[in-house]
Amino acid sequence: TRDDVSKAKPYYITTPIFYVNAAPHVGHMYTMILTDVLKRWQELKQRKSILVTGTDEHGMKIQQAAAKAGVPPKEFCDRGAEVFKDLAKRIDISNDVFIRTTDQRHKEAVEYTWQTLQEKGYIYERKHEGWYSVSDETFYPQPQVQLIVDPPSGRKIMVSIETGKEVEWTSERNYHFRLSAFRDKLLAFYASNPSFVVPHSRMDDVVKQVTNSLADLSISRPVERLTWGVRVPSDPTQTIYVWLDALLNYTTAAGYPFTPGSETSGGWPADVQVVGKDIVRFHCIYWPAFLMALDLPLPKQILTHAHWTLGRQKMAKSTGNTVNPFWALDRFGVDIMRWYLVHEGGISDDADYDNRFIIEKYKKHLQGGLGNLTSRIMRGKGWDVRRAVQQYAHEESEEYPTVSNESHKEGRRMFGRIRALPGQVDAHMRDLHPNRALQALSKAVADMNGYLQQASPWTAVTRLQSVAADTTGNEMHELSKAGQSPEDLEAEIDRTIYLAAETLRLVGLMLQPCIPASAKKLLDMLGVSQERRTWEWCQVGKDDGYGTSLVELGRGEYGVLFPRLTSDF
Ligand code: ME8
Repeated sequence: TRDDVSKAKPYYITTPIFYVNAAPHVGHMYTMILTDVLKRWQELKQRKSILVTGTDEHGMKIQQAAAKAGVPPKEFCDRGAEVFKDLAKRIDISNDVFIRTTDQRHKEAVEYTWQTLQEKGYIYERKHEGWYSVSDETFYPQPQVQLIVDPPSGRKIMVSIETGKEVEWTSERNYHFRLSAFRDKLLAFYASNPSFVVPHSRMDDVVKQVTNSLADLSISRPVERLTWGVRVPSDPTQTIYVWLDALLNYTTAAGYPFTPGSETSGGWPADVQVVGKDIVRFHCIYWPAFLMALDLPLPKQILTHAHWTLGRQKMAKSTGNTVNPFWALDRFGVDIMRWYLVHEGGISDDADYDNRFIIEKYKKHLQGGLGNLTSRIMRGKGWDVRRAVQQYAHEESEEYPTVSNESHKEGRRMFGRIRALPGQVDAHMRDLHPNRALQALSKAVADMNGYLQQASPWTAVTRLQSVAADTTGNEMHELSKAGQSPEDLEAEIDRTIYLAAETLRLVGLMLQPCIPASAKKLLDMLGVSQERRTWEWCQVGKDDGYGTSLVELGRGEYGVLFPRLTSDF
């Protein structure tokens, strides 16, 4: 059945492969983290998943950068790739593959692909003239370039209107891919897969572009100009265009050319491919067309996210307007950066990066929100979380356990909200909006803190204590005049604590994909057993066994969940 097949095929998710010509910045880190959170969400659901990241090492841009650095290109790439590998490790990216386009296996897959495309008649040779941007590694048609005066040099230069990058006129013979032949097929595909590109606004742009014009694509350069790349198998005077080479990394990493009978075991087709909005055309137009030409299945979805800006300018290595991710990690730590970038990062709209925002959001949502709720519940005096859980956790209990008292209306409402939370968060994740998923979790925590303030279990605790301490019987009398017994008060405290504890448990479970270390700490503190940390336990009342901390609360790293930042500015 279809279900069996989809179970057999691992979930497959990719990041772009990054150019090694400059050091990674916060933008690259963002893409990696977003991808990792989506992958770990699948793992929370116990689905076998594969994450691929890596480096894009061929092409004019790298060739020129290596020459400028005076280093042989391969050595230059080895160094660059190492830095991206280090970053992936440092931020706890659970990549199963780190692919480099200079890997032998990949180069062979590119040659094989070229031959296949040629045999199928999709490649032809002709003279090509046009404007090429080395920085963007792409040709631009005449209407997409303009003459400007370069402010620093006063020189008149031609630039791409879209990216502002300099272009140069080139006239040469090279090979072309019959992209135009795929226009109708692409449009039909988009029409029947309206969420192929996320978000919708970019899907619309893609459809518009393909509708307007789709020219054949130059896919090789003469070796006199470009040596650093894979040679055209049938013609050693030409080097394969870097974007064709680069896009194929996704299928190489999944085992292409596939062994007949096990086409899907490496994960292809991809479930989600995550890219920045700067490379939409390559991933949403060229890539599906190449795959169609190869008779390979298309990725299910392309998540195109917005950019981080710095002072409202795009963070980009070509302009040097960047934040070094290693510095940010040294300063704030891995989990804060993972959480902040996903919580605040843009899918549709750009987000501005600022240390002050990181501090502000951390204080508000993690320290003041989740951290505060955790210590209120786990270190509060006068109740026993374990007892409350034992009392009220029942898988089948659909309703918040009520008494006649009016004040429990709000409790019932909170209970309903917490019960709906996993479904809401999951829906955001399925829509590929992890930012909204995290924001929903923050909101639930904030609301629970608000509710706790109002329900004020500590008041009931004080009340109980004074009843117990009062030998005159007056307190007891007052209590029964209000129609209550000490047992009622106790039950009320337990109900509130149970509600808060369930919030913490569910939020902790669902934060595991984003902040694995802090979520583990929280679940340890709550006493959630190792085997009960998967998606099937993300249901109110499902786990009746937690509540006794697995660690010594208040000691060492379990002092507080989210400690004070060492500096506040
Ligand atoms: O384009 N904000 O590599 P690249 C958010 N090698 N994300 C950003 C960003 C920003 N300011 N700047 C960069 C390439 N990114 C090609 C890809 S794939 C077959 C080949 C992220 O090193 C974002 O994901 O220029 C963007 O698409 C990617 O880095 C570009 O990285």
